Amino acid sequence: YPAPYAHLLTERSFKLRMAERQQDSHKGSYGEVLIIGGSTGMVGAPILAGRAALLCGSGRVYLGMIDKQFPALDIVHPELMIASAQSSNLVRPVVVIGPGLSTSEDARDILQKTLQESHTLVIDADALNLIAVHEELKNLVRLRAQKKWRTILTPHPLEAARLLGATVEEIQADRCKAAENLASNFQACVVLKGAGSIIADSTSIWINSSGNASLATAGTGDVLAGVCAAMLAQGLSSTHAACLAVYLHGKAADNCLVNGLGPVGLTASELIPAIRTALNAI
Ligand code: NPW
Ligand code: AMP
Ligand code: MG
Repeated sequence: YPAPYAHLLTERSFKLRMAERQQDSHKGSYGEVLIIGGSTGMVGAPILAGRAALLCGSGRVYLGMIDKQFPALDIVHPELMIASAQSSNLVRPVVVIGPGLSTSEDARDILQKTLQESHTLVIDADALNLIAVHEELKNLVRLRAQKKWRTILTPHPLEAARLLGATVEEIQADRCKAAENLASNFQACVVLKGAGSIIADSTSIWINSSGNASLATAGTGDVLAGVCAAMLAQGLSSTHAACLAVYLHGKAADNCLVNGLGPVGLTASELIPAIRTALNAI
């Protein structure tokens, strides 16, 4: 991939930063994020995504839970507003769908509605797994591009393999090509996660330079989805939001490493405030 087609994503890539916070701004100036997911046993996933969206500057963050027994409150971050997925308004906020969603009938129904109604969407985890096996959902993703709605897909290699009908080995053998194929197939911005995450859109690819194996732990992908949403909620394009989120997520893990929070035992929860620090530093 000769330059300038492929770019290395480094701190110097971010000339186009988020607009600075204005003195007279208010929470409504920084967007709303809604995380949909959290089926039984996986309620933690949307909490992690929601906390990440909150600490990355979203004005308001809502969680829409699939599990009927969802907690009324996140005791660590009571700022998060929690309701059932079915009662959530999908039109106004930036939506993340997938963390802990499951592939149940209820999950499929809410995914279909979200693809049709949400103008700005991050598609992760089980939402990707559902799309992989339902042709009509694939078409709904493509339709979003025609409406000029912003969409980011964040598959890890196994989710990418399911989406492309390939094996993980095939995906990993040419990660740039796989990301590019996904971006053109779904006409969306794609983050192919894993060591050296690749961001692809219809014209270019970026290879991330930050991050380390501390991130190989449960919940870090859910955190990334929340960071992507926060960037979209603060007005960035899909590609810019994805690039900044991926870079900061990795940079935060690198900073944690320097501080002894890794390479063994970094938790997704600990990563979140480190992303806030990295964001405020650039
Ligand atoms: P292996 O083990 O190598 O064969 P799944 P999931 C592969 C929720 N979560 N390179 C790898 O396969 C999520 O949000 C909830 C190569 C791995 O075992 C989802 O909704 C949490 N291979 C749901 O769980 C915290 C790679 O993929 C397999 C790879 C299921 O998501 C955890 C896992 O994929 C979790 O986030 C790489 N870089 N990365 C919570 N606290 O509530 C992954 N693989 O089977 O789709 O399961 O990703 O855990
Ligand atoms: P998920 O598998 O959805 O939880 O996502 C895992 C997150 O951690 C993604 O952002 C990956 O890019 C990142 N990650 C996992 N393993 C590594 C690694 N060895 N090096 C860098 N980043 C990683
Ligand atoms: Mg994941």
